[in-house]
Amino acid sequence: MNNSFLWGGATASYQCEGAWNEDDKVDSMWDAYLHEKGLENGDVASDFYHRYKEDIRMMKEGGQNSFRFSLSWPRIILDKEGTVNPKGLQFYHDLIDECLRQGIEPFVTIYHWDLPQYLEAEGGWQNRATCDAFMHYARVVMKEFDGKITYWTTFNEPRWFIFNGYFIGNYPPECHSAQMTIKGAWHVLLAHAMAVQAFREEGIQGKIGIVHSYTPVDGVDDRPETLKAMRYADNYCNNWVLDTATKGEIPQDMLDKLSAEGIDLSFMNEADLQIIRNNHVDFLGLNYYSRTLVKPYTEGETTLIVNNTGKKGKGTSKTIVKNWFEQVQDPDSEYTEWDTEIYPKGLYDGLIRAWERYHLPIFITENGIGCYEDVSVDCVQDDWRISYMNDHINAIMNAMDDGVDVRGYFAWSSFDLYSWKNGCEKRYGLVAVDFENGLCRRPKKSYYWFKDVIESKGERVERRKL
Ligand code: BGP
Repeated sequence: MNNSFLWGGATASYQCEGAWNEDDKVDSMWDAYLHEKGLENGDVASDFYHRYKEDIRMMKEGGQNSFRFSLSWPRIILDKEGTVNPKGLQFYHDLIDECLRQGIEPFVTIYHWDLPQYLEAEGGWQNRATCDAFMHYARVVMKEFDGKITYWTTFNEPRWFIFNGYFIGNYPPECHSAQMTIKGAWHVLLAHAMAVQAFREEGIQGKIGIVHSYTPVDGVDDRPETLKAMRYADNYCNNWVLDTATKGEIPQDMLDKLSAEGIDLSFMNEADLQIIRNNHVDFLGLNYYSRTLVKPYTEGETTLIVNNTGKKGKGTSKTIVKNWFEQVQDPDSEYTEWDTEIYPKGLYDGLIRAWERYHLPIFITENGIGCYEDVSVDCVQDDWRISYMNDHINAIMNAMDDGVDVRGYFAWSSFDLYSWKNGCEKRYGLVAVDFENGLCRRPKKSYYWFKDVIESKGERVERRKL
């Protein structure tokens, strides 16, 4: 790895900041939703809002040279008229300046799911006006922090929050509608392209990209019907985000299939399509947790279930997309308590495929393992995380050896934080946060291991062929 390779951890505003109603911040859709349902929420989370200096110092002491975080839209823009909150901007100036002082490259996500509730109340991502509001917000932050930031990304994981919010219904706004899913996805792609347009118009310094929940698709065999199912699955999982953001092309066979199945695509008007066609990213951020193994569709209605129970095989995750494909589990693979397959080879395969297809610089913007951990000890001996990270960084190094231009690796997450519908007990951090005892921070064994890896420029990783 060369000296400019970025090594760090990643977080998201809602998951770590807390301070949910401080300094004039307004509600996000997650504040409103979790409060209304009385569910575990991010009101305090890791209290990063007040402890960011300590957290950044630990990043620095851990040898890291970059930090991926998101800006909170409802901290910065107070209403649908677009009023800017100076206190919100000040917080991020302070945070960014602290990063720069410590030699930590800030890697910024503009949107990591915390839509202002005042926009959700007007239809959220179903409403074309939200795209204009996003463009305004993106323009405000890009101009404000111009010159301090080299790496901007518009959206974190469009697929994940759109499917979960509009089809699976485990995220706000808890809908179950294919039509709303497609329309929401369209508006997010458009808003993304509008932000890229604003970035170019304003002559903002640095590079702009998008972060995708990348899940490379494998088939159970190579029969023609399996290959067809794989193409449908790849469109569903990856291509609609990646093809569109890199080339301005929404996969035509996917649009044809959606129309044939009765989805109304009349909202895709020519003027907006033109914005999408004209505004491409400079790099890709890929979050990798697992692959998708598929077989041809056989029967049943579309069923999407995500395991938020934390009990292996109980809330069994399942994906059947009627007339498209079915996801299957590999009996020979290992799975986490949340039914996520541990499959480092998928990262190698995915990097090769993404490189062949898009030829753009790639950052692995998230990778990590969620576990139950006892954090009352001095140092959590998280050998499972070390082994997981070792095997995934090894996969990246193998892909780089084979010519893929990977520029950075961000562990999810820098420190323990709130995991959406899974609460705080699903831990990903390199640093333990004791939520029960004053939120004190204690590095885990993986933090020190990661430091060694970084200092050795990757030499410390145990290498193997995949
Ligand atoms: C990604 C998100 C993160 C994070 C991570 C782990 O999808 O970008 O915000 O939460 O996955 O997922 P989870 O917290 O659901 O286990």
